[in-house]
Amino acid sequence: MIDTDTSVRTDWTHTEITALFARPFLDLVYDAQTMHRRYHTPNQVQLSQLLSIKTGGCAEDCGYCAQSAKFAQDTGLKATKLMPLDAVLNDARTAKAAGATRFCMGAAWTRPKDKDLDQVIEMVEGVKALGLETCVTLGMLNQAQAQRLGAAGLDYYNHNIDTSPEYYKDIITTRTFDERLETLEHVRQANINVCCGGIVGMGETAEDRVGMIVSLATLPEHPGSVPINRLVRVAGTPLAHSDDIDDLDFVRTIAVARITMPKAVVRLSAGRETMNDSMQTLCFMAGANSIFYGEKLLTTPNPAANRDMKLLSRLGMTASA
Ligand code: SAM
Ligand code: DTB
Ligand code: SF4
Repeated sequence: MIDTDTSVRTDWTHTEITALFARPFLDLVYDAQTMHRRYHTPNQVQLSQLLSIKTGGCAEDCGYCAQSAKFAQDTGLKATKLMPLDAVLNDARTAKAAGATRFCMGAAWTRPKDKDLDQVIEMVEGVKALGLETCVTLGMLNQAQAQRLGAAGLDYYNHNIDTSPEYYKDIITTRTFDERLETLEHVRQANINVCCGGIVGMGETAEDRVGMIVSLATLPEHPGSVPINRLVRVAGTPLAHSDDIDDLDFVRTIAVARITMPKAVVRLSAGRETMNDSMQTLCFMAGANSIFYGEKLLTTPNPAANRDMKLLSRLGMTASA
């Protein structure tokens, strides 16, 4: 469908996005918050809870990831089999009771086998029946697999481009940037909402952050959900000692995502453990309106739910129903 709203553009250029990043900080954040209010309810944040349904032992070599079998000796993470349905549903019930509205299930696969997908589909159907939105991230999908997930009523599929096309090769060698775009296309064609973002703080340049946002904002349709992760440095991974991103540059990344993809829900994703309340507040000001909720991401810690609720209450913000 063609979007007739001229502020929703998929023809953003490097020059324009470089200029956005270079704006005075307060102007950028002001415009991001203004754009935010045009399309989203102010002072509201959506809560998604993650669960790793199959952990570790992954054949890919994503340099940031605790779950790659290539670094398992150094990360010490134990691989597990796919969780049974009832255990997943128990966790989903707990997440819902704590206030999450979306349950995101992640599996450390390059791509799911069809028999794995049968089980994931049962999980999607079970979680939906509890009244939660569903999201899964299972690696690459072919067209038929995406169609099956779509037919099962999956709400979102997460598949990140992670970084700029140029820097990507320094982070992952086992699959290409273009393969990621192919999966995203299969997901879009199956009428599943796309959740696609990236990671910053991986030693990338400012230019790479521009390239990452250009890639996201020029997809044929903007993702419905854009997670911006700040690298969680995991000991034993190749990126364990990479240069962190400056706090204000992180906030700028959120603001530029908000301005260039105005209708998307921008998620302040991994990395909140290293952010104090003021930093998270700046991210909300810059247009972030979703967080991962609950004390664990996939394999690494996340702020406790009561800390998040306290922050939202201090800010006069609410969780969306
Ligand atoms: N294996 C699937 C895949 O890579 O598509 C799904 C799971 S994978 C863990 C999902 C996403 O989490 C990655 O694409 C990456 O953007 C993010 N991620 C993984 N490890 C991270 C880390 N240490 N810090 C920040 N984000 C991370
Ligand atoms: C996303 O962009 N971030 C989430 C989710 N999508 C799957 C994952 C963050 C993982 C952080 C590292 C870990 O806990 O293993
Ligand atoms: Fe595997 Fe996904 Fe981790 Fe890459 S990010 S190593 S594909 S689990």
